[in-house]
Amino acid sequence: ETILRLFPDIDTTSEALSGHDEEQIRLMDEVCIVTDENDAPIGTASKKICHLMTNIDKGLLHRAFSVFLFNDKNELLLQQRASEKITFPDMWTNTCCSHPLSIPTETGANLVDSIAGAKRAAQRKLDHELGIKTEQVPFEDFRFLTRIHYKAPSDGKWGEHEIDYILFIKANVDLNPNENEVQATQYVTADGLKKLFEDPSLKFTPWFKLICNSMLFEWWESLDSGLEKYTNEQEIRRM
Ligand code: DMA
Ligand code: MN
Repeated sequence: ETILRLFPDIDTTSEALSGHDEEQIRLMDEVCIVTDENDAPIGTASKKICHLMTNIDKGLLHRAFSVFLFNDKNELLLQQRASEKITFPDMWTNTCCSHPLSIPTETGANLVDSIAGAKRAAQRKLDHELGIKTEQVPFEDFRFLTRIHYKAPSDGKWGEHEIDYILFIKANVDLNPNENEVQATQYVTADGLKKLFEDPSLKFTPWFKLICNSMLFEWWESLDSGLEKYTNEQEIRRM
């Protein structure tokens, strides 16, 4: 594997998974797209390899996406991650996050193709996590805003280090959450979300906090007019 040539001493063992939920362990075999700091694909590695903090500390970086879904009242759909999740369990976060996989429909070497891949991956995971049928989230309705490069530890053993494609979509959807992925959902207004942040009993994912503390509220205000000026950003934002 090329990734072992680039990162000869990464941890490819499985000990870290023991004791976790079987379905979530199975999903750790998904094949992610490993990139350089400019989001150029340089290889592939399992979701498990990509999320071990020891490997992240050696510079391993992968491609991801984050969906922000708004209803016709411009309320944002949040989810609370299931307790079964190996990374960031029980935390509240944006509508849906995951990884474009190393399959032809989701990989791209140039930005146009990789945006399309991220949108297809988003459709796949909105269905898998929230039971949202693809007809309710048409490909053409996703807006690509920008890419965010960030790193965040989860529990010491696990973490994230990603180039995260930010996707917005306005759609009224029917939910049928997968309990192995999502334990609760709610729609919030911008003010409602700011109130939630004041509740010390609620935990939020680090990437959601980063996006909220930087651009989210500005983007959200321009949902119905002027969002174009924030779309298709070519530069990667480093956070
Ligand atoms: C990974 O999300 C992607 C980001 C942007 C953090 P995740 O842990 O929810 O991925 P998955 O649903 O595939 O486990
Ligand atoms: Mn990831």
